[in-house]
Amino acid sequence: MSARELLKVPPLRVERLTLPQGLAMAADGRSPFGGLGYGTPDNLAWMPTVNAQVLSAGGPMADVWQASGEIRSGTTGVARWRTDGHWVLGAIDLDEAVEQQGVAKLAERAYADLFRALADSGCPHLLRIWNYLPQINGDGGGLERYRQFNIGRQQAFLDAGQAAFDGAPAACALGIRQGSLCIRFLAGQIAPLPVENPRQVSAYRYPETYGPRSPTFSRAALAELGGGDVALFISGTASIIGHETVHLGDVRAQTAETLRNLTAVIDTANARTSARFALPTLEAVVYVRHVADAPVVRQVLVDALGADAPTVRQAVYLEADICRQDLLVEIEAHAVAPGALRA
Ligand code: 3EB
Repeated sequence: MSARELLKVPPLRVERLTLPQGLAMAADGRSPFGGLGYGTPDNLAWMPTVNAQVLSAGGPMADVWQASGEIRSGTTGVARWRTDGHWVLGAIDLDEAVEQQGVAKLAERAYADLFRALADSGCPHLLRIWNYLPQINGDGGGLERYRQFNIGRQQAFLDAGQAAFDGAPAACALGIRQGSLCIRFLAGQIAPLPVENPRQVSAYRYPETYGPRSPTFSRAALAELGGGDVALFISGTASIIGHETVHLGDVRAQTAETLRNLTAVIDTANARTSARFALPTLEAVVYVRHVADAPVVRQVLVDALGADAPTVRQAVYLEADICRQDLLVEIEAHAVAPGALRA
């Protein structure tokens, strides 16, 4: 029997809410397990926020997670976390000005604490990580800050004995203007099923032209969420074919290519589960480098999926730098559907 069959998975649920809906839920005493806020206030312990401008009409939004059991919270070094005993949601906000040791060391320190937090919470398997690095394309002492970040991140994975190549979690890495290095993470007691994109070289196998150490993430991750549902976490996806950026300077074509990559990831994921995922029914976050591009990106989505598609209606648009200078747009998403993983 597989670990999945032996362990009864307590249900985890996620809902995309407006900020008032999210706050009402907390006020109800429904005690959310945790939330990921977009443009939300920075003083809610259960809902760490992303310090980026929200460009979509709905204003501040939050992905709010509900667990079924009693919640225990803890702090491990710079990592704050909450667990129901099976799932853990955590956040790190690490102020560079305080650390003053360079971005590689900063990332290594953050991730070392993240992995200690997983051990402390008893949930060792990472499913999804969200990374936000101030000035991601800035110079980090002869090497771009994102490339520095990749050095420290991969080193911490290796030091912790975590899968740094095949089996790495789904992730995104975006640039914010200022503030701390922000990392949010979701982990559980069962390793997810990693999914790659046949149109792209695995990011953890990118050649050295993109930096001395590869980025550490899988294109997507599938996990049983309990209660007969499967979650698909799709990493930040962009206009990359093989390992190369395509459609330089053309945000419309980059968005269309990104949709083709999302489709390829979804098709690959669907082959591994009885759950059915589809491009029009995702909860997406769309990151645009230039605010003025947001309506263009949205129009490409409308033309491809229709204005009424949930992916179009529920998408949150954020102003952020993408980790490659030549990328203008990146889309990440998750979805939940009934089914099971294939053995
Ligand atoms: C790419 O495909 C675009 O460094 O964690 C996407 C998702 C990207 C995650 C990361 C980077 C990361 O390479 C960039």
